[in-house]
Amino acid sequence: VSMEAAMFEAVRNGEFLLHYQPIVDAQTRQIMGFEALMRWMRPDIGLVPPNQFIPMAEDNGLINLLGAWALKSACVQLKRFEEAAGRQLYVSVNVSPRQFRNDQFLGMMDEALKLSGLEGHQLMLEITEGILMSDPEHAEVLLNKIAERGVRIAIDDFGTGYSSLIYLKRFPIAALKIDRTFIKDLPASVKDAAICNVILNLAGSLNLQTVAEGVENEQQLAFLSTQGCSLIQGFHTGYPSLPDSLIDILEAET
Ligand code: G
Ligand code: G
Ligand code: MN
Ligand code: NA
Repeated sequence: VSMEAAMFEAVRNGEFLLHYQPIVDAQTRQIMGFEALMRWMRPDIGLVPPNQFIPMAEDNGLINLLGAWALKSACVQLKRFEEAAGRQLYVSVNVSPRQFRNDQFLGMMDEALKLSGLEGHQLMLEITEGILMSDPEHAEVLLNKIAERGVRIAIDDFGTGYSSLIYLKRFPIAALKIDRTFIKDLPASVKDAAICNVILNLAGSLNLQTVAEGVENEQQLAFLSTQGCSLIQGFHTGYPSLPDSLIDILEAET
């Protein structure tokens, strides 16, 4: 069978799942939230990473169904994380271009909030620069409606797309996620250090949160934390994991 046929079958069979990667405060290192990351558990094959099936789901339209499932599951799961932690957390969910263009997206998001009981600000949506620049008129209308609910918008892979600053002025953006290509050679790389500093200063001036992606060691964390980065995500502070192991970690906090 083709991968496409297998994918439709897989939705029916419940073969998709979400891993959650901790996002921690750069100063205190306390878990503040999680990014939901989709995986496909194929019988006889094993775990398939998203870069091997998201592009296809984007092409065949299945991303709308998968994305709706992911958003609702992630919101409901966050409630369980909060119960374990005994405090408020947030969840960050990736939204693909085709989902963003779908006219049922907003209604679906409202359902996810209602179903889970999350407050708007506890949900963050990760979109890429390309989504904003390909149809700015649509983006403006939709983002304003999303922002009315208190839901926060993060620019994913910041600095790797169109790198236009226009959208920071035009749209209600809450956070920048610094792409890991700028993080991986920190702090030794003078260029990467300069780029990170510019992003962090820009974000500070515009009152945007910053999330550094792909932080893999203490030196990177120390640099970012000193330079004012608010949140850290990466293997150094937590791998993408199944909910049960994260519940154990949250329950063990005091
Ligand atoms: O988890 P991993 O690093 O393999 O993810 C690779 C990419 O797949 C991420 O950059 C992310 O943008 C994308 N991705 C992961 N989960 C989802 C999802 O639920 N929806 C969409 N649209 N993209 C996702
Ligand atoms: O595209 P997006 O930035 O949403 O995806 C995040 C991806 O980065 C996930 O697939 C996740 O598995 C991966 N990732 C998360 N932390 C690290 C890290 O510290 N190092 C590397 N190499 N990849 C990471
Ligand atoms: Mn992301
Ligand atoms: Na990213």
